[in-house]
Amino acid sequence: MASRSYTAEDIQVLEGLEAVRMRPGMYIGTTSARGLHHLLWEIVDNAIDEAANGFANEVSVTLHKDGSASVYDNGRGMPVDNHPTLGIPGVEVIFTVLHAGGKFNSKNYDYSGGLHGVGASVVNALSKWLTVDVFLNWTHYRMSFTSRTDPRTGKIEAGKPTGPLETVGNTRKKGTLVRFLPDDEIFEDVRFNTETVARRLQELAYLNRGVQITFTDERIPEAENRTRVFRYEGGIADFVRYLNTGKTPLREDIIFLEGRRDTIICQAAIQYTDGYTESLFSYVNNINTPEGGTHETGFKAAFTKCLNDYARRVGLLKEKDNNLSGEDFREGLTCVLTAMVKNPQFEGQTKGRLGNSEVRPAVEAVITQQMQDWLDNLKNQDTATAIVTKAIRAAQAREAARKARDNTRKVSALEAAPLVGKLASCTGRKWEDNELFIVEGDSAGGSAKQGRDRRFQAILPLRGKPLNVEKKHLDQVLGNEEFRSLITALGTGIDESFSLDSLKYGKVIILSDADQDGAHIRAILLTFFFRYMKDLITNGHVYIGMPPLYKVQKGQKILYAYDDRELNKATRSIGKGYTLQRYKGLGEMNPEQLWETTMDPSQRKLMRVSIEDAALVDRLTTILMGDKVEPRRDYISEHADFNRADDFADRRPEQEGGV
Ligand code: 2B7
Repeated sequence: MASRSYTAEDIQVLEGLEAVRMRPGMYIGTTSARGLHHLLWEIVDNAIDEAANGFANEVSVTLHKDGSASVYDNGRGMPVDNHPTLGIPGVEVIFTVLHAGGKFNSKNYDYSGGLHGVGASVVNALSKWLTVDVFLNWTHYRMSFTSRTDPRTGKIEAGKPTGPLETVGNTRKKGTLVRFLPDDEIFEDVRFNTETVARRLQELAYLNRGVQITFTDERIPEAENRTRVFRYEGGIADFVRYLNTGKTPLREDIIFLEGRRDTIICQAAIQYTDGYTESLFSYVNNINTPEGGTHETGFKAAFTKCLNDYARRVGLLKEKDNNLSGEDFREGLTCVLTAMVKNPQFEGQTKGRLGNSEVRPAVEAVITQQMQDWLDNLKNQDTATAIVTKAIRAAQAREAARKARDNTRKVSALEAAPLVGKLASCTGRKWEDNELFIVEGDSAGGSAKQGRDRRFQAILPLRGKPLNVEKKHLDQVLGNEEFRSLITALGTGIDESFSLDSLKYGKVIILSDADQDGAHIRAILLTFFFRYMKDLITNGHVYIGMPPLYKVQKGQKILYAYDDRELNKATRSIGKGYTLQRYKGLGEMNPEQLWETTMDPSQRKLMRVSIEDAALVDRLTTILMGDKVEPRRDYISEHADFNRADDFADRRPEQEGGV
């Protein structure tokens, strides 16, 4: 390249990137692990945009041993010719001008994910070094940049080219390769997480049908498989099939709807299961919108109307019948909905809701037209009938549930109703300090009642296995005595009428045996909370108590062990001549032992239950609770280790105990 002099504009450019190093949070939100991964997503988004707009079909992401990450796409290659007004190569503009993406973006792409392609220069500014290789016109070009902050003078250099754009040689390749090393002086932790990266790339592969995304983590030894290839010819239809792993589909076929109104492109993939929950996952420009928004509203309106019209047309709904509600039609539905939108506006607490008002009518029009076509097709009549029949049953169940719920609410209004007869309540008046132990079995329940500190600990014994709510309607759940007692004891109401305001306990602690049966009971209770009282989990009120597995005793000295590793330690420290007891159940412990090992806040181990990823939990709940045995067995054998206590870390004294 010809040498050239820096202009005033260039200097401004450099000042721009310095600002990014001075206030990284303003540009990427945070310098935690999240922010670190954000760097990678910015570059990956650019590669995916190139593919989504039809110019590339391969993207590869590599995590290198030196801590750097690289991304390649086989698209057109970033422009290398000089920018008309700035007079420097396109690639240099992209990596050194803040918000350059915006200028490039509107003319190069219709749609773009991420921060609308403005991120490449931000990534450059926050990396120790970055190189870009462009393969274009049979020529291999390269440009490199570095950044540093002088610790002595505080002088900042951000995203400075190490030299002009070079021509490396000839090539038969096409596309762009970007490699960068996140700056460890900016980020708290500069290690990328293998699973975080893999999960997002898999999601992107589902959302971008046919694009092959290869992920290699070179930090993993070569002998282990460190490369994963994601490619889904069915796109979001394959995604729905994946989400339904372990569920029983009502019908095998997946309804796939796709179309465009003005500049808005939308897709939906739908499959019904024989379950009763609604799983709708929506995306805008490849970004998840867990809080919904105008695209979801448009979809729901169209879907409900089409199905009601159809039900009347074929006589499944009679003139005198009311229309079925949207919720009735969404019972057992698994759906992935995507929209591509120019200038999306994300709103809400976590920017997880689409606000653009023009999207609602556009999505509504596409779904209406596509859904009508689908319903008119002769080969879909059986599935359509099954859907409407299921919704009619859902409407009946909903009516029954409403009645049952009103009853439960009436009951909970009366403090000491007979339903809570089994509950041994506590005397404390501060709800935050109070704890409700849900205890497996009457005999353990008895021990817990005697062993507890009645000032703040309440006990609710469960008789036998509770109803598996995964396969039940709300009215059946409410008809179950165990669950009614639980709902009444908590004081919160359930489902639509759930409210944390009236919660009577700060901690809800599940106490079940450390065996398969206990695990099953625990899973049923967690499913119940997940499906009907999700806020109880998200607000951190649900815990799992952990009874010890072993008692090691020598004379007066007693040690408890919560897993095999601890058992080893205990037997070694206590010396020869001990007796070992393996607890098969909570019922084998006397009240004092149960208090000491499992209930005393200064001794016990508790695990707080959290929901990290709604989609993952939803899928796991189904795998663990649904009626297909195979995926459940696979999952349990891959992940479960019933003899491990690592996760049960809460050993802080939370309260003054003492009986
Ligand atoms: C919004 C900016 C960043 N860009 C282009 C063209 C192709 C292209 C890119 C890219 C990530 C890692 C490898 C357009 C768009 C800049 O303008 S960015 N490919 N790939 C990428 O960043 N991958 C482009 C028009 C004509 N020719 C090329």
